[in-house]
Amino acid sequence: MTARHHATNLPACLDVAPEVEEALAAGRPVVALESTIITHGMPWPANLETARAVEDVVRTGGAVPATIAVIAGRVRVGLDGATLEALARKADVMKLSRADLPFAVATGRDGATTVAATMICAALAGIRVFATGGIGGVHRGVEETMDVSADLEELARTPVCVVCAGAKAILDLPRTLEALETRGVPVIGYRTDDLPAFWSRSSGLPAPLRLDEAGAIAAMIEAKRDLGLEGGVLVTNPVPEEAEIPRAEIDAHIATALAEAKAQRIAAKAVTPFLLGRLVELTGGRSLATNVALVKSNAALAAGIASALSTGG
Ligand code: PSU
Repeated sequence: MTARHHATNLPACLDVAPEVEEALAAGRPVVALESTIITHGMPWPANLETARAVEDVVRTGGAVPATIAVIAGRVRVGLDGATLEALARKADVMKLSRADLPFAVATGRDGATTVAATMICAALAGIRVFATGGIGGVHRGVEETMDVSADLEELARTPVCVVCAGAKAILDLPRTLEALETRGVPVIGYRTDDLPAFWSRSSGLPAPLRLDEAGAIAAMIEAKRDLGLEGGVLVTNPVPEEAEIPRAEIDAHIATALAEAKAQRIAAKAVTPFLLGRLVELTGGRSLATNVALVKSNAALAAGIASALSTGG
């Protein structure tokens, strides 16, 4: 099926930016980018600067960036500069996962897409590769809260390759890895045998699979499709060494932030944004610099994978 043919079957609420649509129709590489990282993951103005810089990294890597968000009930795949800036400045944007996406569309709301919702929208538009910072996963204390990110379920069902720096280390990483395995999601360590832990290059857990080249990852994505296996592929790319925060150091701050979240009864969707925000404060801004560096690095790898897919690996 060509992208053009695909485009004619798009849902009425989907607006694909002309540049993105042209690239897809011509079989040129496109990388999807999410928007929750902009609205709930980073403070103003670093959020806008990062969103722009990440788009530039994708372009430098030879692909077209498609930042995804819901604006006034329209699912926008590819945002112009003014819309991106307005979104980054806005305080009351919904955080949309699978469950909230149809609500935001039907009620004409503005919403930022999480990994789960971005995967859904990317797949609808025909985009196969998506770069983010870190996926959501099984939260610590899951025995009490049942808090498991919808990102994991989405990886099991929607055929998009997600490039991240691991699951965020605020989570229960062994359980997150188990949950991915149970759901049949391939987890690839890029040039590493260790599962990365977002701010740190290693979680101390082994990465289930390892591939060292973008072309090899593209070949695996194709093989998965040929086999008729539903769901995505998770690529975990360790944060660049110079931007890493050692595990022992970040772990101490995570413990502090988690205790505060518990004391303040922060729950559900608010947990991750609260913890990320507190870590920026507790590390004197260092965790933000690390976050920015790892997203850029993931965007570059995603552009490489998308390019390899478009040229047949
Ligand atoms: N990566 C980042 N910062 C973020 C996120 C990813 O560097 O804020 C977002 C993604 O949108 C991801 C979400 O889906 O965090 C996870 O939220 P939760 O734990 O509530 O599922």
